[in-house]
Amino acid sequence: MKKLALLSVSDKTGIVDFAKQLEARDYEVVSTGGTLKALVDGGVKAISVEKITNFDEMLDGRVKTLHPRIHAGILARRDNETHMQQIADQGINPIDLVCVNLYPFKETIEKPSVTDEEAIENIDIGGPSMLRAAAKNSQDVIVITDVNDYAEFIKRYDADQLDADYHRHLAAKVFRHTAAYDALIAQYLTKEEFPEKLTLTYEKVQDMRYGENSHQKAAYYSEPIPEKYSLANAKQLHGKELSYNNVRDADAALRIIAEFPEQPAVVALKHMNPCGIGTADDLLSAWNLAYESDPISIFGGIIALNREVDLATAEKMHAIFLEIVIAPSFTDEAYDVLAKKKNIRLLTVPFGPIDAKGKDEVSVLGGMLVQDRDLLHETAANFKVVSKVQPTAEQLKALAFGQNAVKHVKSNAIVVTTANQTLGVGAGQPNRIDSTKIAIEKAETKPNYDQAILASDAFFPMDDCVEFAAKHGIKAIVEPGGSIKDQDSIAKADELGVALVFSGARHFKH
Ligand code: 93A
Repeated sequence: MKKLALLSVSDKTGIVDFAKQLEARDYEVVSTGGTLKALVDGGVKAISVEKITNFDEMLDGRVKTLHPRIHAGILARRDNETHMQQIADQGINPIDLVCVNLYPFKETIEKPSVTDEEAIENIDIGGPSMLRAAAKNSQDVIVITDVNDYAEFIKRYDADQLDADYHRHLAAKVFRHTAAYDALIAQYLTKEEFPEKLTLTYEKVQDMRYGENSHQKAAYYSEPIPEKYSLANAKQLHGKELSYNNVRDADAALRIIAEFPEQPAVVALKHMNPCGIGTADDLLSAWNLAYESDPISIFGGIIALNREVDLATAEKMHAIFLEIVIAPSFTDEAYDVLAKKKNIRLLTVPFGPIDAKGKDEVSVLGGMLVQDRDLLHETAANFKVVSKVQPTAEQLKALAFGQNAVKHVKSNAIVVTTANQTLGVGAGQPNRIDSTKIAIEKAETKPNYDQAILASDAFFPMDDCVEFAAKHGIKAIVEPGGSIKDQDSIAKADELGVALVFSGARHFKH
């Protein structure tokens, strides 16, 4: 008796060829409507499932293969005499190979004009049932759901290498696939917001050379339909493959630069923290400001720019060693200059606002945490002056700039800035006064330090930060407020003649 192969695929790529290869290896091919037509047109002698089920396809194709004569043929254990007797009694032949790919649910919901009806009609029921049945009985059945596995199967068949490991590998692949397929349907149907609106599944983008360090394995995954403004939609124009650390840093840079859409802006980033942020009327000036923020740390940095990169800016960037440059686009001349260096990674991303519905997830041992994104953009309109000294209009602008910068610095975070440039960044110290000292020490050397303000991501637990800043010439400070010792900081500001402003919102970043 010939072996039976059941082929039912929405994506018909390579299916005729595969069926011919199966025929040549003594399989009899059984198939469903559209697939059967493609096979017969292609010269394959396939038979229809109806011939096996003795039952016409019904309900507009909703019921084609959902039939005991199909599922018993797949699920019967070959080493179980009762199973084999039972199917024999019913005149059912065992099905040895199942090749199914599913209704294109993802492609359907990606269409901008998709209706619910169309989406729901593209929920495959019969396909996953066959895949799951074949994967459950993978000891006896070959199950193929990936078009890219056709050639490998034939190769192994010919080499007599259809071993248990390979059967199991294919079965696992099926359950990963059907799990992701169902997760996407669940996500599409979910109308509730947080916490139900959570991406349940990811698709592998690539294996990475290694993780954070060379002894750690790593891979990069994206959401099945990633939000538009994201690294998942980046195009790499030039340079080495992105590393694990590159992806994290580039993502952080994209989040920061999204704070400053109104003007040309440049963010320089190292190890997840900004080392320079500049905004100006033109990109070159914004670059100069970001660069001068910290000309030492920018070495080997990740640069995000929110306008098309022009030749002048490219020439400046080319002069130093940079890991990555991300922008909405590059002029041809700018690209040619930057691409002279073999390894620098040049990426374009479709710029736009960050998706407010997106969630941030972090792993913890044994689980993960999910939260809304911190998309609270700071403006001076929300600030409350708590000191006797009033900030000037220019200082207020700088305080807002500083708050929007300090949000993106690892806590405890302090930045010293003007209205369009960071002058000193104090990141990640376990106490706030040390971060303050680091930020001021860096800023003090800058020629425009006399315009500087200081911004803090969280309240001052005591008056030491205000005191240190004021004694080092800072004239205006913004912090969220909310400490039981706020009054001490206010009194210190008044004593030393500094404007102190409360923003009302904390921006921890752990
Ligand atoms: O409509 S279904 O959920 N009901 C079924 O009984 C069934 N059998 C196969 N979808 C079903 N399929 C799917 O049809 C397969 O998963 C495959 O994607 C597609 C192939 O249909 P055709 O051969 O007519 O192009």
